[in-house]
Amino acid sequence: MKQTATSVVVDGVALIPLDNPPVNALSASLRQGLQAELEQAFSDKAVRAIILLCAGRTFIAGADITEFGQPWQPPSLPDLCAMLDDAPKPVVAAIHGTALGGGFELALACHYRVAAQSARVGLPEVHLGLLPGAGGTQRVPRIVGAETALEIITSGRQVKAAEALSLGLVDTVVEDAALRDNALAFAHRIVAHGSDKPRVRDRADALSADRDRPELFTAFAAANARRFKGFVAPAAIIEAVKAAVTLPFEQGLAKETDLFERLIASPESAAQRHVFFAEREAARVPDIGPDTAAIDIRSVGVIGAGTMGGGITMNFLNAGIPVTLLETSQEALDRGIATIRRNYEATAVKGRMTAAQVEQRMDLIAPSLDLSSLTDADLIIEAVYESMDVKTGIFASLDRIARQGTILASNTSFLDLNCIAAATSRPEWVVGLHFFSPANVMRLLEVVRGAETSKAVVATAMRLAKRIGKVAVLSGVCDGFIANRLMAPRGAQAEAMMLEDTPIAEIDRVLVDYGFAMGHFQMMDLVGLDVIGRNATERTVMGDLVAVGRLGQKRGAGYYDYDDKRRSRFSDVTGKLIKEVAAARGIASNRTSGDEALLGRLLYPVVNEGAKILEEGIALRASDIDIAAVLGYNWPVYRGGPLFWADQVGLDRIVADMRALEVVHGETFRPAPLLVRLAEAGRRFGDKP
Ligand code: T1G
Repeated sequence: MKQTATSVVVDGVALIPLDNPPVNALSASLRQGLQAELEQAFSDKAVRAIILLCAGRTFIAGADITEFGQPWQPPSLPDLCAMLDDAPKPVVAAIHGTALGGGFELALACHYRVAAQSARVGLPEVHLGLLPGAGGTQRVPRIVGAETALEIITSGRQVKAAEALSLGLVDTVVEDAALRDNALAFAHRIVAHGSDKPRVRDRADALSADRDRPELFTAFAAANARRFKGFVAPAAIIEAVKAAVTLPFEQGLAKETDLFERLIASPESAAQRHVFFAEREAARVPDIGPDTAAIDIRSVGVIGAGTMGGGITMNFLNAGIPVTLLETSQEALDRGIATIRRNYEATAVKGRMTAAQVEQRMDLIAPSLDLSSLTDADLIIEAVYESMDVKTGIFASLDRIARQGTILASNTSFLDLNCIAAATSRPEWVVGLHFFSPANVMRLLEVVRGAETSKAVVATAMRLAKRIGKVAVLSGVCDGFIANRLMAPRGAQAEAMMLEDTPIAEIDRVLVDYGFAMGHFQMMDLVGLDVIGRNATERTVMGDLVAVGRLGQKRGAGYYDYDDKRRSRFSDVTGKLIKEVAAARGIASNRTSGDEALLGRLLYPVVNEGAKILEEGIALRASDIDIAAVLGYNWPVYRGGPLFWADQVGLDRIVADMRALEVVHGETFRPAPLLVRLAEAGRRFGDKP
């Protein structure tokens, strides 16, 4: 289907409308249609100038990522950009919505860019493990200089129209509603008065200063080494921008293409593209379609103003939804509200919010000590202590005071939602909304579907997630739901290896080298050993550490000792306790050494648990499990999540390794039936069912 409607010519200016819902991604058919319309406009003597205009909610949002991995169909995006570069008539890109990636690169190859006030431009390829592959790394530095280009391209951020204008990335900014007319007027002025504006590829002014700063690129790489660690695209972007400074345009383009081809073939980019689509796939619930009626959530009640309740509240305030925040004492309520204010003020100090916006959000909180104040809320979320008695008591009370049609949600992280629902006379209105701490930051929201939760309530929760900036993953009812249950085996294996005399610093290092922000014991020390407090049935090193006041980083000592700069050093106290606990539990020294062996001990049980979660139907699909790990536990995005990574390792190899580990370490390493079936069939978690 040709995705460009036929151009219309208005007083000598051809308007080429592009239309490929939902985001005008540059599919092969759109590229073919655009090529044909450009050829037509170039040859039409009545046409003096050309405007590219998009239908729908946005200008082109980039290359069509769904085509990656398939044979490229002509014309390529660089071919189209070359056509525009050599256009015999001025071409104007009329930008609204978000001109991103290849879409912005196409606009940069036009002579001019007219942007709507609310438009944004950007090159987010880095989030896909790629770099702009259609001239972006060569054109942007020629406009803004190498240093600004490095920041824009390696961050992948969206640049608002006003900033884009100040940087010279667009030529003019016009009112949203009058984009078409203003673009026409702009084109007519160019036709009437001509223009001596050089083509972007011919500009060198912005690069002249950079030519005298060869150290710029190594300095930028060094300054961002921590942020770029493990990712492959940033280094390639730096190389491409450097080529823009040091090579002629065509050679720079060739360098960019070479780097792009290497990135798109990398496992890291495949993983990041997997996560991009997995996030969006997670929103799909097979038995709930877009026509499933949902409840309009205009007011929320949150019970509990502690760490979780406060963070949960902030999500709704940020979306402009008023919250009645309930506590049992004025002191707890004041403390919770003060924490919310402090969080917002910290954001304002960083310049990401204005003082007025802080007050707007704070004004949306209605503090309360009276449960009946929640009666008319559309949604009530309980975020109190993880005790079944406490929660069932609250839900029984809510059942008495909440109006019919109010959704009753629990933020429980592992208790049986069906038991909580049974405390009410309306289990179909009960759902789990499991946020991850800090709730106002972590993007994962597990929507827990009880046995009787209605479709309308599930549909409401899934759609509400996007409205408050979360990625919802639907979970069935089990201990730990998806993310916590999935990742628990990694901690169990870390602690088992510790007692087998494997140095904890080695265990942590191999996790950090794999790509986690910190290792298991470092994370325990950060969270606080007293906070984690497991109801252990036998003596544990953590229990002993807490007993001697070694609560973690906050006390300068936990598993590790910390200096005043929070640098960690393994502690002899911990070493002594490890030996004592191992002896008391009769655990013999049996060190695991070597990165592959350590990773297998730590991550294969996670893969195995994922297979069980999938087989039990707790998660809808393998990619949901990956998303839960990436967004809930910071699984490195360039690894794609545990099941995507397992596919890359090879399931047959994992099953074989696990069988060998099972002989020594027991049933933890017994491969789940689904894992064995897939391995034996030569299939992968990522195969379409
Ligand atoms: N290709 C294909 N499908 C895309 C797409 C794309 N580029 N972008 C979005 N979609 C689909 C998405 O899967 C979803 O599908 C629907 O559109 C709505 O998306 C050569 C190589 C534009 C800011 O990285 O950032 O150009 O689930 O839910 O929240 O240098 O989509 O409905 O079936 O995200 O309003 C570079 C990626 C590509 C932009 C809109 N471009 N997209 O956000 O909607 S690589 C990007 C986004 C490239 C060149 C290189 C966002 C958005 P479905 P959505 P949204």
